[in-house]
Amino acid sequence: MPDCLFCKIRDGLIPARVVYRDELCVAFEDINPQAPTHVLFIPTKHIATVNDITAEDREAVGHLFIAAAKVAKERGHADNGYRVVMNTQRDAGQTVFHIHLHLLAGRPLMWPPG
Ligand code: D5M
Repeated sequence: MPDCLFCKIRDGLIPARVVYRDELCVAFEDINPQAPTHVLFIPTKHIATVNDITAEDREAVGHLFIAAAKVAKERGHADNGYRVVMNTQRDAGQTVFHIHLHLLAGRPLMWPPG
């Protein structure tokens, strides 16, 4: 297992503002928020990139969307809308190599992204 920032947050070794946790995922506030709501959802299991997702990760990865929708609804974003996105590798700007679903909401979000 590589030295992984998000595994350390999962394990409580590095502080984070955890907003949701269950057996399959942990969600915490992004340290550099790009919108009024910016929460990261990580699987409990270390998976480096979307390229590394296997069939056995189906439930864990699908569960990230369920957890993100739950938090989005709780924060009142269900009707106005929100974005969930997972950056993969260099050109998409992935900087932390433990997959994470960004939940962005609370302002109009431009498309296409930069
Ligand atoms: O997104 C990586 C995201 O991780 C980026 O939005 C900043 C966030 N980040 C980095 N370090 C921390 C800590 N310590 N707590 C919370 N959030 C953090 P990417 O898609 O890889 O560019």
